[in-house]
Amino acid sequence: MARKKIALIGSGMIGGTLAHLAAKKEMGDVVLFDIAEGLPQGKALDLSQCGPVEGFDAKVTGTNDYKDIAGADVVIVTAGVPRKPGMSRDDLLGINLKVMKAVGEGIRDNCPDAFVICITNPLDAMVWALREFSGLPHNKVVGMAGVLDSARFATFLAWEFDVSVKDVNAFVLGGHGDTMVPVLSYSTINGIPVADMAKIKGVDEGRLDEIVKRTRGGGGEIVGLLKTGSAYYAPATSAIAMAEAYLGDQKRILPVAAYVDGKYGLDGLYVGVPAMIGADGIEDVIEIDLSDEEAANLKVSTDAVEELLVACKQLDETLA
Ligand code: A3D
Repeated sequence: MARKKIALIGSGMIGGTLAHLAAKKEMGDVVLFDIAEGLPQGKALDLSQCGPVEGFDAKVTGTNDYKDIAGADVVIVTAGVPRKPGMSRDDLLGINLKVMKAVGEGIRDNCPDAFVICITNPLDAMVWALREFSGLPHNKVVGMAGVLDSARFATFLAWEFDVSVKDVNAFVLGGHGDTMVPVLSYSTINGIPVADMAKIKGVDEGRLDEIVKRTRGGGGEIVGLLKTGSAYYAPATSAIAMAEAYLGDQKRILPVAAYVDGKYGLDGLYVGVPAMIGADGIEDVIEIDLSDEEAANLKVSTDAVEELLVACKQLDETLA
């Protein structure tokens, strides 16, 4: 059987980390693409030289030509610009929308059968635009945010309760912005609801609220510390988990920015929901019961995503 091909559009901080993880896990041969000349080639050469030490045979190549992504099985998109301190994700809209146009067309012309994972911010709007520009089916284009936001939530809960992160199952829904909805009612410590665990550990509600708040601002906290860009290790590893679910037909239920049409009262919107990833891409969107408060918070979040789409359509009339 031929090796799988993983194309990474954008070879910056997340792109390079993705390439390293994909090669090390032997998910397939890796093609790094970027508009910056020399950057993908240089990273590819450096990463290839990890092979003898780490023992992988995956080929890693770099290119500035979309033709080299032909036939890719998975495409992960990080092309664009990241946030700097003081910027919101939405501030990136204008510049990254133009990038999505070029990337979407490159995918459409070279690997229309790929499973495409978008990471570029503002995520929920960019994945929507990427789908529009590429013309791929909705089930084959998805955004990575919920896996990362849930991992941040899980990390903070594990630290608070002083338990292994392996036992924390935490859940974040909604848009990938300050309105995201960390859902405590579906978050457990190996099946024990967080609220029960909080009572056992003597953690009060105010402290849980602080953890929810820190999760919402989790990306900004890292931007503030790094000063020159945004998080890249955890975003990369989260997208790799989604790619593995697709390539291995794992039927994993992961919180991802999927196209929701009919469920959650939504009418054709990309937003963070639990969805099943298997060989057909997004095979199902799972509609869960939410408390009145959670449903209201989700509505605030989806409204914010809808507002961003209006701005997208104003910026690019081909989208309107
Ligand atoms: P960075 O290291 O700047 O890499 C971006 C790369 O994209 C650079 O190498 C650019 O040269 C390249 N690029 C720019 N325009 C194009 C183009 N038209 N075609 C191809 N390549 C291009 O950024 P990064 O890797 O740190 O972040 C990438 C994106 O991910 C940013 O938009 C971040 O905001 C976003 N991000 C999202 C999350 C989510 O959870 C959704 C988390 C962290 C970062």
